[in-house]
Amino acid sequence: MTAERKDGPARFVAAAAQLGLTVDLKTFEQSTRTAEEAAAACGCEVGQIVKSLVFKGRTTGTPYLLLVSGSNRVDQKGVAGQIGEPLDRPDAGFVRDLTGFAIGGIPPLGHDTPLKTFMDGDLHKFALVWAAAGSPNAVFAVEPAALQSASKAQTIKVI
Ligand code: 5CA
Repeated sequence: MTAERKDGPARFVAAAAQLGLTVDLKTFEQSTRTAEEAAAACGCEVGQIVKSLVFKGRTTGTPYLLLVSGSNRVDQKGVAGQIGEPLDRPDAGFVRDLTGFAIGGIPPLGHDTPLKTFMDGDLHKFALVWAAAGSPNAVFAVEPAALQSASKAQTIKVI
């Protein structure tokens, strides 16, 4: 287990720039740790919040990142069928070591280890969505198409 790293937002902004995405960071006094808290802070719908959820393939051990609309609950079996193997949820320590960020602040791209990424098609219903920016009180707004392009995500149905 690695020690907590304090520079999450700065690391994320730099990593996003490397991937061609300019991030306009919004930092709040209040928590944006959950989708509901983030929506309250941003003044947007919960569905506009991007949850960045790490899963692990049971057969191959491959980690996958799912970018999910804040109002959707992942149908794990349905998603497994689309990805091609059953999925497990890894623990918080595994996720932090893999991505470089702690749960509640995991950004949708710019991780220590590049992750095979899938994006909830429902996020495309919005002109703008908001995602975590490397800490549990930092977010950024992005057009869904720009998010998909920078994260090289494949769009899937998650519910
Ligand atoms: N900052 C907000 C969105 S801007 C955010 O990061 N939301 S999130 O949904 O992506 O992150 C919280 C999610 O982490 C929860 O939905 C939950 O599915 C997951 N989670 C919480 N605790 C654990 C844990 N111990 N292990 C694995 N996943 C967890």
